Amino acid sequence: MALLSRALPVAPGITLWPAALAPEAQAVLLRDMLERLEQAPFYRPTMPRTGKAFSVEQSNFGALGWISDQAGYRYEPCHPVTGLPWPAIPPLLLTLWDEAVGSHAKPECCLVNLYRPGARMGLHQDRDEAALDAPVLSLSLGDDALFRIGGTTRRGASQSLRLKSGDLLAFGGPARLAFHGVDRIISAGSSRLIPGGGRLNLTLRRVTPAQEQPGGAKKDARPGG
Ligand SMILES: O=C(O)CCC(=O)C(=O)O
Repeated sequence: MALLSRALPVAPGITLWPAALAPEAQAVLLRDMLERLEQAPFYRPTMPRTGKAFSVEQSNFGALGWISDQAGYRYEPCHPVTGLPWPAIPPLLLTLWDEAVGSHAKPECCLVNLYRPGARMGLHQDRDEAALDAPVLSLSLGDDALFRIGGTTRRGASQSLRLKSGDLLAFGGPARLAFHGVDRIISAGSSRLIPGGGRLNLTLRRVTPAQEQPGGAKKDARPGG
């Protein structure tokens, strides 16, 4: 697997690896994910307070899943509809994490966003994690997306990146709290990967702080980690 050979610096703390995952590897990952998603089907989250439904559907892999409902944004160990624990994170994603951000402890959450045509995600910060020292790593599969990322203030300058299937993006350090979102999906057949069309985004995050190891590596603080 030709992983992470071409890193493009986008801005301080933001790195893009175009075509990090070749089409065959994308198809293998998708098959693995679809099996796991049978245990954790997509559902449509709602906004805190207003209860308005998201335009994306979501699920999670990992010990902790990110959810949103009228009680707020938070991490939970179980699916809000089935009550079952989230399936484990696919090993290929853990390999990508190790290659891209290896010195950090493993991610505990892989949020899976499904964008059918017309879905989008407003500008926001990822700030529900106690481990803000670890970057966020995000893989795109399926149709192209116009992804927007700026600075740490909502109204500051931002740039638009066209993310394609197989692209990997990391933002951490000075960009860990960068505002970002998805303006739109280019759904005119930019990819045929996803059954039914659209885009999948896999966002890996470390949620709880890791223990510092001699030599600077970060180790999982959870039992068995
Ligand atoms: O779909 C994407 O590329 C971004 C997803 C995202 O920003 C999030 O889940 O917080």
